Amino acid sequence: MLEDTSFAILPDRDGEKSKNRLIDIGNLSSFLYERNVASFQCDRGVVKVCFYDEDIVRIAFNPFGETSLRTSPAIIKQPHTVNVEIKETDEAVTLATEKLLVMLRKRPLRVFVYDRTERLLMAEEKRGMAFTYEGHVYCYKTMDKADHFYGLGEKTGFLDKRGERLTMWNTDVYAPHNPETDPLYQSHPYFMTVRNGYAHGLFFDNTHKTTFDFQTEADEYCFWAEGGAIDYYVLAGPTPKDVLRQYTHLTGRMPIPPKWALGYHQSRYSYETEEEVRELARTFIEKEIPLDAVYLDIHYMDGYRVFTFDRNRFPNPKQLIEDLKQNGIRIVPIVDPGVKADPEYRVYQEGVRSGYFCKYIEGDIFFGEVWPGKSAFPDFTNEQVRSWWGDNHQFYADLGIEGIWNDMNEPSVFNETKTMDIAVMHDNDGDPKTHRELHNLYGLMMGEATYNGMKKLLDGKRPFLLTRAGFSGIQRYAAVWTGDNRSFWEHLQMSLPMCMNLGLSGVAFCGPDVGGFAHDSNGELLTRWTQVGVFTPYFRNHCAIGFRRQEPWAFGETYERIIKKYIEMRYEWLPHLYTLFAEAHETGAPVMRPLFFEYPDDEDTYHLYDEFLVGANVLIAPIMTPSTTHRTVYLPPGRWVDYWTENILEGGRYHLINAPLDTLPIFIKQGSAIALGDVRRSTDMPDRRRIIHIYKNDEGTATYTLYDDDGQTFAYETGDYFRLHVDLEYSEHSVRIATRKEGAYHPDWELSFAIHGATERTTVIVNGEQQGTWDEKQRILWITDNKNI
Ligand code: MIG
Repeated sequence: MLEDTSFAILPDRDGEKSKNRLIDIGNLSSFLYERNVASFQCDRGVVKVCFYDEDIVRIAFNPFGETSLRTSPAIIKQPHTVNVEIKETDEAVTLATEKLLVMLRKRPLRVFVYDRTERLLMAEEKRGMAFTYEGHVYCYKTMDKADHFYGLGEKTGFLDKRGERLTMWNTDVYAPHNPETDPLYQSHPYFMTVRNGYAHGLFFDNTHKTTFDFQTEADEYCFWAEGGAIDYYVLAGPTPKDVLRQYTHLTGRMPIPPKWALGYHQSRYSYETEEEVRELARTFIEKEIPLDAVYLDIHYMDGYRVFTFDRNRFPNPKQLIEDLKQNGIRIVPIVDPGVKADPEYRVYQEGVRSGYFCKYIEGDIFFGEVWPGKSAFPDFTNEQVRSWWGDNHQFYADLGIEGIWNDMNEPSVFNETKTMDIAVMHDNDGDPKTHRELHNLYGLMMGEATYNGMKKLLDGKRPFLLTRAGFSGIQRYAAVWTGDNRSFWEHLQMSLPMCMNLGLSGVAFCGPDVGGFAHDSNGELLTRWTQVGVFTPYFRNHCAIGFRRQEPWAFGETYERIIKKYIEMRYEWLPHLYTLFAEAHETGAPVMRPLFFEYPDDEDTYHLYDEFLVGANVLIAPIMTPSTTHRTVYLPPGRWVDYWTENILEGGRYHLINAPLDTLPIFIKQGSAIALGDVRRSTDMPDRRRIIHIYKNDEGTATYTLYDDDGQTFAYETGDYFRLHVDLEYSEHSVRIATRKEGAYHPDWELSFAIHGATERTTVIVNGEQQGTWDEKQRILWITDNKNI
């Protein structure tokens, strides 16, 4: 039909071809350095270079207009004033700080970044910055044979992303998460390169759909966006830890979570009535299985209206919440962004009257189908909307709720594109932009609204927020769970690299649905998954509607006994985990770490996805296949103690390990220490003991730092915390322990030391005084009387 109209002779029938032609940035002609910013005039626009710190440099180029130095909300830091040394030759301009050197080759403009030992971090040997007239922007870099790539947030597949092409576009994927399933719910346009033992990072601050291509070319990688500008930060490293510190300096770190958020959590889509929730809690209490939180999925609401309870199903939510809290169990309700289009519903009325919902440029509200039916979506890019949404949480806070679960915030909409129309405009605090540009920010901004709202309402208590969608920086507000996985062994396997890469992307507080969300779980899978869950930062069992129940007792006594033992172990290990959460809060280092994070010189660790470290010195090598009682474990250089047998294993090689169903293989680096506590029914129960377990070495020194605070307020931010630095000095027959306290907080618990790998004749000197009681049965040397600490 179209062929009969003038469409047949439309002017640019092969327009696609010319639109997609890649245009190079061209030559550099002149430059100017003013107020910390170097501006380079090139044939096709201006490149700006700005140091944020000695070891962080930002490089920006907008081929379609002025190169602006505004940032997305991912970035929360302003540049420091840094001393920059500038040199120009015929061929190039160089800008150098104490830690970085950026060289801009002039004809054509190509960017090279070195550290101050002249180690090349990034090069543009062939292509560099480019764009198409369709509005896409590209940046190519040389890919070294030795490069390995990590980070990129929540992705399927193995640990190292070399050979992959990955896209950032927050997407609700219920279909099974296969190796080719990309993208998922989160966007982290950031990665770390590890090459020959050194690490550096790159953050592409572009909120459009972006793609990272480590696949198409053999010797170049590329990152590109469907709009906006090239705008990226180079993080100098040189260790993976440094890269995380630099990245989270820019995008922020997680506040220390409330302790209850680190306990065991039980969820299901859905525990549908008050009676069912009470029954569930009762069963945990009767069976003495520790529990800190129960989740209320969408059935608790009145017709899926957020900020309501269905009074038929939940006649007295306040009483329910109070009764559970008496037993140390908290309720976490789900809150989706979609607001039911119901003219008699207060939240909808307020949103419409105040113009708070996302609209088309012509002024019509965008409606989409979600659980409540036709719904409108708050425009979280507007500060007023964020504070309105935050204030609405008064409803939950008044009921005694301290934790919120944000779902469907990609945003997910039941339609072809799975999301909002990309033509919708967001207010963006007075700088309107389309959903096409800001889609990836929706979850982050909802997280900001929710977290800040709850923080205001909780009167000094720490809120807990769990989110599905997010963008770089989400760690400032929320823990992330990895969405709708399935009860497959393959998904247990996949969860390790996924969570490790999330951790490397600044999201220290993350975890998958333990047991698997969709599909039917089984006793063996749930047991093995719970074992891993003990050591993933976030620990929640969740299961979808219509599938087999998967509470700890669902598959019979044999499994229940083991599952209970491991949930108890989580509580025993909380002091050590809490210390690691405090470290993540301070430095950005993840709690759950790939081995290369601590052993970047050991190339054997670069691909290891099926084992991980908890902090620096605890190695977990789970069983992740059915009917399996053995596996090989790679132990990095050094000596390692088998947590169960106390056998000592030589590192730098593979071992065959025996692990029957009740055994999760755990190894402790010899010479290091861990702090454990008592098993408690919930983190709300009295906390009376700390034992610092020291795995004795025959020589050398080590330090352990134990962190603690009240676990529920922000007093730690103003000095009300406890930190015990424990310096250890070993010889064949002795251990010297020297302690130093820091902070104003005085914990209630009593401290002991347990020395493993000692003998009856080992002397222990604690702060100059000889101490210790030999326990022949456990073969542990105990130091329990700690008056001089
Ligand atoms: O499309 O609220 O990922 O955890 O149980 C389903 C129901 C919507 C998806 C979440 C899942 C949750 C479910 N939600």
